[in-house]
Amino acid sequence: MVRKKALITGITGQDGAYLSKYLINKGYQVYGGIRRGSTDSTWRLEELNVLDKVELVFLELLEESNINHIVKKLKVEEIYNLAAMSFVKTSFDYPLYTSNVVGLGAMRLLEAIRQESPHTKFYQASSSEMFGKVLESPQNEKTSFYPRSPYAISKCFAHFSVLNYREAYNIHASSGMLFNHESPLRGLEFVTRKITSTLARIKNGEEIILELGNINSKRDWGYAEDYVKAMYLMLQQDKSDDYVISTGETHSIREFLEISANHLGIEINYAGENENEKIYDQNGKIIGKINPIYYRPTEVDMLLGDATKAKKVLKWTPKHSFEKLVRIMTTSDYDKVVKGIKLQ
Ligand code: NAP
Ligand code: F7E
Repeated sequence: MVRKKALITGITGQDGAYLSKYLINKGYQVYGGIRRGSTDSTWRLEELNVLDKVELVFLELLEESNINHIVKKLKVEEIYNLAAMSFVKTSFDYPLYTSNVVGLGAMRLLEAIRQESPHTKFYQASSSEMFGKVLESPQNEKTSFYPRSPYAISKCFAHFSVLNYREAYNIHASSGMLFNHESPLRGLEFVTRKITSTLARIKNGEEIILELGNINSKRDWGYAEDYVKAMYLMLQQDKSDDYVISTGETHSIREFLEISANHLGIEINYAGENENEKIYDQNGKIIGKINPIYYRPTEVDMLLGDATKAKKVLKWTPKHSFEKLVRIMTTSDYDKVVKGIKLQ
């Protein structure tokens, strides 16, 4: 039997690793777009035991000729565009770079598909950040966008590019409007993993302080492994479309922090308000504090998704509860710390 071929851009990221594993288990030949860098970025693929099962190709979203060459050469059935400068806070420092990678990068891929491989199906990693200062709750596919960062603006550009290439050129291009999804493979700078990795080290006796920004914002957090399945399902439909992927629950950073700490036997007590806030354990020892350097110029206060369409059309449902997600991430980091495995 001829194996289906898929190209994943951003294969070294959290979702790239889980999607690789998922597609390999489905029998796909997986090509992974990787950037030339000076440090090794394949640890997630190693951790999921798929590094030797994927074929890595150099792919840089800023380099049009490189993209055209790869799309033309591989002519894969499916391209999953997961590559991005995905850290919202940094997008305020690098607005032009972010727009170029996240916005124009998606269009470079769509153009390459249009010109070199028009039968290739395309998945775009759209984001709940596009809803930003939300105009209704919960948010669904018809909710208008109100982006609050250069990252979110760039994702809107990419999102509408997908829609336009679908309508103008009949390309099978779908956008997954994914709400936050986390896992033990999440980057250490994102708030969930920052909390679980730091608390694990504190529990293990390290004298460090967990410094956080706005702990009152709320997110609809799911588990990454559940979410990559939705990406695959979108490309198996006869018609391309847009889908919200979310759990339908929203929780604050405070709640995440408290559940993670309790799981490690740490009680969280607060003193002061907002910028003066300090976080103590049950023995009165300071273990955390609010540091305004982590505030964003414009914040997304609350996100809550309505995935009714995905449930109905894709038959997709999230499998992990919020509490379970927090426990999985906390346990993973604590186990690694105890065993002396480097957190990355
Ligand atoms: P991630 O862990 O930050 O991974 C991003 C990937 O993009 C990495 O492989 C990175 O490569 C690659 N990349 C960055 N700039 C690139 C460039 N110029 N050219 C080629 N590759 C580049 O992100 P993730 O959490 O897996 O998310 C996957 C996608 O979904 C992203 O597009 C993100 O914006 C979007 N998204 C994520 C969430 C979420 O909650 N996780 C929600 C909605 C949408 P290096 O390893 O070399 O840095
Ligand atoms: O922030 C607050 C912060 O950086 C979540 C990306 O995958 O999901 C992600 O974007 C919230 C924000 O993720 C800290 O202000 C408080 O309100 O973990 P985050 P994000 O910005 O929601 C979307 C869907 C994407 O598409 C993105 O690619 O937590 N927060 N204190 C903090 N955030 C961080 N990072 N660090 C803190 O110390």
